[in-house]
Amino acid sequence: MLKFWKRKKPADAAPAQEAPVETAADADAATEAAAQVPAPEPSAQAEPEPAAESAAVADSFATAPEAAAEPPAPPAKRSWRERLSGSGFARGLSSLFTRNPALDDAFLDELETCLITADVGVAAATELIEKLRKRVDRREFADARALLAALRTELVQQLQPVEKPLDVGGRRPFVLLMVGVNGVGKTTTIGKLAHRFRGEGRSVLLAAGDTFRAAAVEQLRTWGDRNGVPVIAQGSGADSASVIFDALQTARSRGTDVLIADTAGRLHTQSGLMDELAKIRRVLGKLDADAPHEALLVIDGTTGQNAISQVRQFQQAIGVSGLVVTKLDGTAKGGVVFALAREFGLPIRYVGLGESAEDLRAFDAAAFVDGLLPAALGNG
Ligand SMILES: Nc1nc2c(ncn2[C@@H]2O[C@H](COP(=O)(O)OP(=O)(O)OP(=O)(O)O)[C@@H](O)[C@H]2O)c(=O)[nH]1
Ligand SMILES: [Mg+2]
Repeated sequence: MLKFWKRKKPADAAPAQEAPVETAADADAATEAAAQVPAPEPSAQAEPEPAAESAAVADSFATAPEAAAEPPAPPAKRSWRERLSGSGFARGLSSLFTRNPALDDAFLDELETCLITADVGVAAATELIEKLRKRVDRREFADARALLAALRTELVQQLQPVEKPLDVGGRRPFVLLMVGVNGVGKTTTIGKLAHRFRGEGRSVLLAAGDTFRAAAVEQLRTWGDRNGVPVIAQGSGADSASVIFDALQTARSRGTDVLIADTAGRLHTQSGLMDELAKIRRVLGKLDADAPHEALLVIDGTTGQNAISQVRQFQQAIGVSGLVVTKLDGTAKGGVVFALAREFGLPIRYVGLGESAEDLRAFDAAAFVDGLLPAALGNG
């Protein structure tokens, strides 16, 4: 990962020669592949006293992933490009550029339509195209390839401000609360995060705060078992805030590094459920005024512009500190990431590129844009 940061070009460097970005995913993959999932902690039955917090916070782990920066073997995970190439965004633009078109108004209009269709948002797409149009008028681009390079640079620049990786090393336990509408991938993302944090050598505890359905607890337990991570749960119908409160007490008494709390999917129209989120925050605050340290809103990348109103509503209900955009593999359009970045500027912590434990990536603007829009597109 570190290697990649060093190789990244400055924001306004000449766009003609793009740095390869697979190294980010590769180093990431190697780090994860090298990590072993340790044995499970003992089961989560105890009724602990809230323990005094150790002043020596999880420092020993903070540098662990960076230390393994030398990729020893071929990556186990598929690259961003491989995962994103099926998206509507990539397909539309690829057919546009491989024709090696003339740089005229018709082409720019087509490009604009393509961006809008991919959910970039009308305002953002128009602004992007107008910038490019001015440069076309000034004859800055020799051909479509040069324009593609400029577009890539522009897109990376739009996303760079929201590329802010989540650091869970500063607090113990670091409390992560997952929220979002139904079916966006909250529980799956928790499973992936548990896998990631275990791979970094951290101890993890999960809280089954989705008390709506018995199946939700089982789903979380399955992810817990897979990663050797204990799950704190009560019977279905229990009070979500009380489950998460108990879990935080347990995490504190055990000195657990990261507590991740699941919650039920909810819509903004369900005011009772939205209020429940505020209650969770309030109750956690009794044990730790800063908890949750991260309220992660999960957005389904295939949702389109509706994602914008979801962010607004959850912002209001609980205050969101970061986003995870899932399902960007396969049929997702991908453009919603740009719309979100532009509208809110909230950190995009992770993206989901598939259903398995390894398919969560720390958000990386350059790798993401390269996946959507490979530089090689302009070669045809
Ligand atoms: N392709 C793909 N599928 C995903 C991704 N993330 C989650 N899914 C799938 O989306 C579906 C819903 O995931 P869940 O994790 O159950 O979603 P949830 O938000 O917890 O759902 P509720 O608890 O019902 O609100 C499952 O079939 C997941 O496998 C992703 O990044 N890519
Ligand atoms: Mg769920």
